[in-house]
Amino acid sequence: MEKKNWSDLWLSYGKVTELGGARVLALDGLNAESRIIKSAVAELKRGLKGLADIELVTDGTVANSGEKITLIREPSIPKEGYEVVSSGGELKIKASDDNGILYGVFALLRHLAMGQSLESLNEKSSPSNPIRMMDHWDDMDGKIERGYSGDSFFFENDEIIVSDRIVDYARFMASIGINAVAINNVNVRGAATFLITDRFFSKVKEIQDIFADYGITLYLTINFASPIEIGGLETCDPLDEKVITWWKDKSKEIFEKLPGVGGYLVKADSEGRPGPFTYGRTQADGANMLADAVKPYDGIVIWRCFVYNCTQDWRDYKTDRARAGYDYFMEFDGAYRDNVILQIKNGPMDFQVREPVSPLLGGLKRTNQMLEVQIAQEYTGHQIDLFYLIPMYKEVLNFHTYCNEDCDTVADIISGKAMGNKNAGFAAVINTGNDYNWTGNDLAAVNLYGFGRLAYDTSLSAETIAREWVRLTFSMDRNSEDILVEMLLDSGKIYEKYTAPLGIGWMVTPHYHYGPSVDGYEYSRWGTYHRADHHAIGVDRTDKGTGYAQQYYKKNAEMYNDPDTCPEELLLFFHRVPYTRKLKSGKTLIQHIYDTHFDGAEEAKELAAKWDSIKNAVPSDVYERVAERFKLQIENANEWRDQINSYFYRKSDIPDEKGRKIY
Ligand code: GCV
Repeated sequence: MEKKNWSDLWLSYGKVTELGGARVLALDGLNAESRIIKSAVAELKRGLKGLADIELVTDGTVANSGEKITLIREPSIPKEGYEVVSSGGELKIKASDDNGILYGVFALLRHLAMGQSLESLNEKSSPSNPIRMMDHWDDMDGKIERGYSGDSFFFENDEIIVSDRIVDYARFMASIGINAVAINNVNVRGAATFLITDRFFSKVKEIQDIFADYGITLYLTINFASPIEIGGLETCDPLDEKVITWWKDKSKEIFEKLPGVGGYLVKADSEGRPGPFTYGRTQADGANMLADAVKPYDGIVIWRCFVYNCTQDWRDYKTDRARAGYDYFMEFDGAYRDNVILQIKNGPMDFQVREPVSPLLGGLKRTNQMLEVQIAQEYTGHQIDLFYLIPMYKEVLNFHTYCNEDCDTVADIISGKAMGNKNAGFAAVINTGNDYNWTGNDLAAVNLYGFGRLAYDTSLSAETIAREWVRLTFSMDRNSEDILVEMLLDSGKIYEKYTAPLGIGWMVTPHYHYGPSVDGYEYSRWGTYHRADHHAIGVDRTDKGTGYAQQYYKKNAEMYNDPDTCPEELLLFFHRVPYTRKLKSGKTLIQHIYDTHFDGAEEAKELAAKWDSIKNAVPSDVYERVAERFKLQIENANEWRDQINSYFYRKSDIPDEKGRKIY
C-alpha cells in the first residue's frame, strides 16, 4: 500500500467507547461469494474492529458461539435495499442483491459510529433513485474543471493513475449509496477522446474493476465527434450510415473490453462542443443513434440538456437562455429511446445560488429523466465560503411540477415513480480533488456525503444529514455539534444574502465565478443579463416578456407570471421590478438589497466566530484550514456587500434608510 496522504472522511472508524470492551462475533451466511460481498465483509471487519474493538471471525470456527452477524439473501427486499435487524444476540443484514448487503454493512457501521448499540439496531431502507451518480469534470492533464480541492486523482499528464486512493474513494462512495460514476469531464478533448481506444482500455479497466468491487458502475463521457477524431471519418452526422456503423462497432469493442460498463454520458452542442446541430439534426437524433449502438449490451446513454446559445448578442431582448433547454428538448418528448436518459440541471440557467426548477423536469412526460446538481461550488463559494447545499436540493426535490395529479414532485420524477420507468436518477458534479481532505474546505465534505445520502433516500432531512456527517466526521460534545449543524443549515441563506439579489443570478467575476462583478456578464455573449437601469432591474420572463414562465404547467405558470404570487426569492428572475416596489416585508426592493447585503456580511463574520467557538472540538489542522477559509469568506462577503450596494445606490440614487456606509 502506498503512503496514504488523504483523510478518511466520514469513515475514520474511531473508537466509540460506550460500546463496551473487546468481544468476538462470528460471521454467518454469505462469505466471499462475490467481489462485492468480499468488500462488504472486509469493511465489516475493519469497521467493527475500529469502532468497537470487535473481532469478526469469518472462518466458521465460532459460528455457534451465540453472538453473530448473518448476511442473508432475502428476495422480497427491493433492489439495492437492505434490512439491518438485531435480536437475541444475532444481527442480520438482509438484502436481495450484493449492493444491498454492502449498503446494509455501511448502515450498520454508520449506526455504530453514531453511538447506537448493536443490540438496538433495526433499520429498513431502499434507494429512492435507481441511478445515483457522481460526475467528475476531471481532465486528463490532471486539472479539474471547476475543481477547488486540488488536482485529479484519476489523471495526470494525459495518463490514467491507478492508486489506493481510488479504492478509498470507491469505499466512500459506496458508503453513501452511490452506484454510478463518470471519471472524465463532459468537455471531452485531447487525450480524453481516446479513453475509448486501446491506448487506455487496460487502465480504464483497472479503475472499472476497483469500482465494481463496490457496486459502482463506470460510465464513459464521450466526444460526439469521435468518428472524426478517432475514426478518421469526415462527419459525425448521427444519421450518416458510416457514423452509425462506426458507433456500433466502437460500442461493441467498448463493451467487450470493459464488460459491465454502464454506457455514455454526453455533452453535445453545448458551449462549443460538437453535436447533431452542426448537421441540421436534433438532440433526439444524436441521443438515439448512440442508444441504438449500446442497446445490445444493455447500455445507457445519459444525454445532457445543457444546450443553449452561448454566442448571444446582449442587445437581443427576445432570446432568453432560460428557455433553451425546454425549447430544444420538449418537442421530442416520447421520441427518445428507452435507454436514453436526459440529464437536466436543477435550474434552467446554470447552478446559480437561486433559480426556479427547470420546467423540463416533469414537462417531459414520456422521457427518462435524471436531475443534475453541482456539489462543486462553482457559483456557491468555491469551497472557500461555507455553503451547505442539501437544503437547496431538498427544495428542488420537493417542488410540485403538476405533471400528474399526485406523484408529481421532482423526487417522484427522478425516482421513476411518476412515470413508472426504471431508467432515472440523480447525479452531482462532484467536489473532490487530490487535496488531503478531498474537498478543499473540510466542511465542504458535508455536501459530498449529503448528496449520496439524499440520492439514496430523498426523504432524509437536511438536518438529519448534517448531523450524521458531523457526528461521523468529528467526535465532539453535543453543544459543539449543535453549533456546527446550525452553521451548516444557515450557511446557504447567508451566502445568498450577500451575493446577487432575489434570483437574478450571475453578477460574478466572469469565467472564474468567485467574487462580485455586477456587470461582468452584462454585455457578454452568455445570455446572463440583469438589465439594471436607474428605475428597475430584472428580466421580464412573463407572458408579456420572454414567455419563459409559460413553460410550466398552468398552476406554476400562473404563480410565476404574477409578481404578487411569484415567490419573492425569485422575483427578479421572473419580473422586471422598480427599486421602489414594496416587498412583503414592507421594505422597498432597494432597501431589501441594502439590508440583506449588510446582514449577510455580518452573518459571515458570525459564522467565523462560531467556528472559533468550537475550535477545541475539532482537530487543529481542520480548525486551521477552515479558519483560513472563513477569513477569505469575510473578505468576499464585504466585497460583495460594498460592490452590490454601491452599484445599486449609484443606479437608483436612493439612499439607505439607515444611512450606512455605501461607496
Ligand atoms: C463542464 C458551466 C461551467 C462549465 C461546465 C458547463 C457544463 O458553464 O462553467 O465549466 O463545463 O457548465 O455544465 O457543461
